[in-house]
Amino acid sequence: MRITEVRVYQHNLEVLDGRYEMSISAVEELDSTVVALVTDTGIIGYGEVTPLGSGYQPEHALGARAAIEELAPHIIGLDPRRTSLVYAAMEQALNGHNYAKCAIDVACWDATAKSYDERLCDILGGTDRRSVRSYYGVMPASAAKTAQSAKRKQTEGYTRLQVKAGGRPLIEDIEAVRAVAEAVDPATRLLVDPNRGWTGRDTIEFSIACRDIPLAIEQPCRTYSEHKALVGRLNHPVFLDESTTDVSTVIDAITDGVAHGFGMKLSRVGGITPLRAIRDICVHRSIPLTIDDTWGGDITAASVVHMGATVPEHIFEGTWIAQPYTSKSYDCLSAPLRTEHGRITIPEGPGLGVEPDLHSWDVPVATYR
Ligand code: 0XW
Ligand code: MG
Repeated sequence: MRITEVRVYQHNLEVLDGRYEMSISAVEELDSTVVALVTDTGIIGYGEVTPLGSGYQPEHALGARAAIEELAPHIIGLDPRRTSLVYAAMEQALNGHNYAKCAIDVACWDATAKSYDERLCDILGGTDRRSVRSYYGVMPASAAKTAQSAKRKQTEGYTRLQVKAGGRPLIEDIEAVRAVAEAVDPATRLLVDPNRGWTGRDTIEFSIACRDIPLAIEQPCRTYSEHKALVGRLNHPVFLDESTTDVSTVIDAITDGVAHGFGMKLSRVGGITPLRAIRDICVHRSIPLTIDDTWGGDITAASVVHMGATVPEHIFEGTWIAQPYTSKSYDCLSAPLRTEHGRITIPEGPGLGVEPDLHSWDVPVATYR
């Protein structure tokens, strides 16, 4: 099997209810890039990359498409089933830009699984479940409103909630988190995520003020070094999200005792190939992790659901997908991803199990042959 053509599509994903907010930024519409890898067998593999605006990580939509233009000539003619060889060719052709490599890498894995007539999760090691646990991110609001949304989501079936924090006086975060902890079932796992919006001092003060509440703090500060300076000073475990940009940082964070878990994003680390390595490292060191991406339609969602399905339950903290926040679906005919009672169904078809309805799509914004 050979890659004969790379097609690039662009779509806008609207945020339902207007805005998706975090401490550092808010977005209203997201620019999604879909890659279709056409092969000489007729099989087409799909991948998607949707940065969370341009301020969340060093990723932006125009950058994704420019980097794909750089990469495309180097992968045409390769066998997409040789995922490591395709990855090596991409690394050789372009330094960095993991998020663009992610779309191509996922498309290779989709094509590979389709060529074996297997689901992606099955060629990634297999799964013992029909659906994966999801978690819901509750946006920053007053204590009463945050507690109300958290309770509503817990009643819907979510057993893990991420409470967004930061970007406002610390006392408001403390009040909101205390209100959530009082409102929800005590078995609900809580993750407080300031998305880099706290200082080291804020993090220590928060951890003292909430020492009686079982929760984990995700990426409170901007840099890896700031988190390193917090080792031994907190009452809560720390998960790293934005700081873990590749497999090497993950190894450092475990070795340095900086992270007790990870909020892991597919596009940040560069796709299924590196994320599979991170999954295996976490398995061997019993480190909990979530499997997410920044944002995206159902191609991204299916990628993280398949990978999440292969993480052993005892370290799996759940998968976040953008679906509850956006109306767009690429596979509107079979709609293979459904979130029910806080769990997301694993698509059943081969590969990602998402077949975009190409008839409803515009022409590609770029084609490389
Ligand atoms: C909740 N998420 C996984 C979705 C957004 O991309 C941000 C993110 C996070 O944990 O920071
Ligand atoms: Mg996070």
